[in-house]
Amino acid sequence: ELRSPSSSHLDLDLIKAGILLDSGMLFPQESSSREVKELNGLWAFRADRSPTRNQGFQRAWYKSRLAETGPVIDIPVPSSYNDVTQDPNLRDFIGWVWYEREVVVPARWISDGKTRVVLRVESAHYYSIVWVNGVKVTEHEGGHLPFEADIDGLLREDPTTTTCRITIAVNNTLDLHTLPPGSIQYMKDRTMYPEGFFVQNTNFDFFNYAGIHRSVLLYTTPKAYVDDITVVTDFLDSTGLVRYNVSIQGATLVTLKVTLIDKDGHCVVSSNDTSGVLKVVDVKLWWPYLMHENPGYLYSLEVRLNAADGTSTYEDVYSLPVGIRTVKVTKNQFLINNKPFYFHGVNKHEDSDIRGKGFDWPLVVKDFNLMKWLGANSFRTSHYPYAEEILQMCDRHGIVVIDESPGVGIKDIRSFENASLTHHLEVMDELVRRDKNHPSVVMWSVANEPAAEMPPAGFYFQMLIKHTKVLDPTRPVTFITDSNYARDKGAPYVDVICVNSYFSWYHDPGHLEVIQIQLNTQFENWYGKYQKPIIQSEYGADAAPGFHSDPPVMFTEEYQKLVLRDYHSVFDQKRKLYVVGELIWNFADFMTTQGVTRMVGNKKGIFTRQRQPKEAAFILKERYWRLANETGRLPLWTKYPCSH
Ligand code: BDP
Repeated sequence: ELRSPSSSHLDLDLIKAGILLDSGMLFPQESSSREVKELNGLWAFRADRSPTRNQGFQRAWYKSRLAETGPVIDIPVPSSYNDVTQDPNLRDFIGWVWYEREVVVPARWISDGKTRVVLRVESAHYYSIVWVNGVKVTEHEGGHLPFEADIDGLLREDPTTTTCRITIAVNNTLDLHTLPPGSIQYMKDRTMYPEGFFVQNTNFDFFNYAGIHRSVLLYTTPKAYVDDITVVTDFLDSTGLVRYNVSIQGATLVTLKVTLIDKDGHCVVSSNDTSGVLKVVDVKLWWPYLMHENPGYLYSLEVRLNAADGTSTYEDVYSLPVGIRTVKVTKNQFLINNKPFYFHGVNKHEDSDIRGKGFDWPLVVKDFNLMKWLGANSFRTSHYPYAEEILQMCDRHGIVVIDESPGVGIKDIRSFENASLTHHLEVMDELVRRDKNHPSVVMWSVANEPAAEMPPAGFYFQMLIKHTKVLDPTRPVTFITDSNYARDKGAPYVDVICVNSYFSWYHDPGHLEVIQIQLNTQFENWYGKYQKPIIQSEYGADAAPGFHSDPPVMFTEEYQKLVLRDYHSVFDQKRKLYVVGELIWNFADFMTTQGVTRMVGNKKGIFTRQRQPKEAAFILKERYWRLANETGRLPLWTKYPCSH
């Protein structure tokens, strides 16, 4: 049952429920007091192919080695499981799959009662249950954010064995209240479909890859430890301000030392309080790539904790990278460090051959090199939160990020119900908790192209955006819209209007001549109604690499180029007024569900899925470097391109 927007009771409850996450989610890090053990590599794996997908639970597959209850295969972690075998049923599998790995835990982690041992999964899609030695330690809903469990108590129950068996069951089923939403449809007509036939319906345009997509690891902290750090930065003239708050678990009697260290390792300022404001003289600000000669400047906030609990003493050390910068929005500008910032960037996916959505360093590094080659200063994490390692790269390279929740494909009115809203608010909690300290993240996007014209959308987005602002009052919030401005119920609540449009593609296919007039109308309408800065958050056209024609026709590289050219000419008029950014759809070709409009996936990439340029990439490269020259300051190496 949906309640009306006037229900202030629900309003408060939801907002309170949200900020009650009771622990931090600091990125695991080695330090003098912490160890990390990655559990990546081959795991034993079995898909539960029983008709109900429930056999694993009925037969308690977590209670013994997976190989004892049936056949297992090798599956790599991290990776999607879909594309690594020759089995079409596994590629398209829907339901529970089971992963298992045996690990030898260093004996001293167990013998030393002062040590806390945490099992962490950086992400698994979509619903996960985790057992250690047959005992359930946690479960988690959501495919793109980390979760963890303390397991030292369990390990110490039998201190004679240092081997521990980790079992993770993962289910990729999407329903009306998951994020993204979906629905399972059973086909009962036996003249048409075989026994038990069902499909997973979704309303989003990417393959629903599944499995353990990011690292699994064990890490230690002392029993008294730095649980969370929150940093908010500002500056006044040449003085930087770092407002911080440290939360501690496991001890009441503590002494703390917080030290801000510059890139050369010099201590800049320190304090002994758990929260406060650090003043940084002659601050070096964090600047975006192509806006400053020295982008991505990071200090390091070292938090050193000494604690005692009567019997023992503890020391914990955690270092958080800190970029000092501000973000502000006016009625027609997006300001970083009080200077107008123009987004010239891309939309991405976590997607590649064989791995699917599995995290892969070579791919991450290649993508960053391509973005820098292109002259892109930003991207949007369409359509879900990306691995935190990617945000760390953005912090260091000065690539600006619009951080998006998995709220994509919200098209069914039942997906606006309270169950959905409550979960969506929780996801925002988890997202902000994980990403709040990244200087590269300059805006939250709560959803992509929801059915914003439906009556409940206004209330839903008002709640979501309000809540996100409570979580983080320092960053603007948006959602990405595609609908008619006049019917958009959520737009009054956003700080920046983000619009996707596909003129001469989904509308008026083949008619390049409509682009300029329609795009102009789009901008005038939105700005006229809301007087807020606008980002063209998607535009583009499919091009099958190697397809050519002149005069151009759809799906050729020429047509894709011309779509870009016509969009760009309107951007060039409007960016002088209120358009503050343009993000191409898409950085690279990516896999989708099979369908008659998708030929082996979506081909709107300016790079192929293998990261080779189509002709459009050169158009964009030329443009982005020109924009950088006009609006920013190029890094020194660009002055000597031959030596680079
Ligand atoms: C947009 C969606 C994006 C799609 C794109 C397309 O936001 O996820 O992939 O259309 O159709 O509306 O290529």
